[in-house]
Amino acid sequence: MEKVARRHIAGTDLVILLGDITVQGTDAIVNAANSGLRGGGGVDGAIHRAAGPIIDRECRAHVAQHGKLPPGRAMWTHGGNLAARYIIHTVGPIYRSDEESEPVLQSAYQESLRMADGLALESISFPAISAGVYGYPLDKAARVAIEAITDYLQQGESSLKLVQMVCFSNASYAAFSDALDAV
Ligand code: AR6
Repeated sequence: MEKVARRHIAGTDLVILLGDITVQGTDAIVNAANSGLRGGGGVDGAIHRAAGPIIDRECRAHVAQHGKLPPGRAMWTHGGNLAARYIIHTVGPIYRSDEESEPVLQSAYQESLRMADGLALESISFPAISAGVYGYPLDKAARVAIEAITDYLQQGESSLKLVQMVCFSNASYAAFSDALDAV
């Protein structure tokens, strides 16, 4: 069975799919980075490897100029060797409690969408931010993500025609498609 779920929200298609974010052909892909923008494991490591060394240079230059990227904020680099033209780097919360972590995760999604709109992009792919090393329970991370994206798109004009959630495992796909059903 093909793993794709979709919903049309205020002129934008929100699509959940099973796959690898590094090969997506959307205008931008989002990286679940750390505040030091130094690369790491998980999706961050995969994106840095696939995009090539120019990304590391742009990240280092950003930190030298602006300091560390706080959780919930976003910045962009070029896509290097990727099919995507841009990488939007955001930092999710290390999960502690719903009360403390949910607003930060919501902000990571919405700041990334705002940045994509600022760049007048038409398509973007997200990974499941914070749902790996940062320990956010998958079902909760999926609900916060889908609500944050839906709220953002319902707020008004966006240049985005396509927002993809790229799930790396069957469990992640199930959590995100359930969250989409619940909206
Ligand atoms: N495509 C799509 N999703 C992926 C891929 C991929 N190629 N690889 C992993 N995932 P994580 P976090 C999924 O740990 O929790 C890094 O070291 C993965 O299965 O990458 O935000 C950073 O430098 C999981 O569902 O990110 C930070 O220090 C999701 O991506 C820290 O980890 C996120 O898992 C960030 O932790």
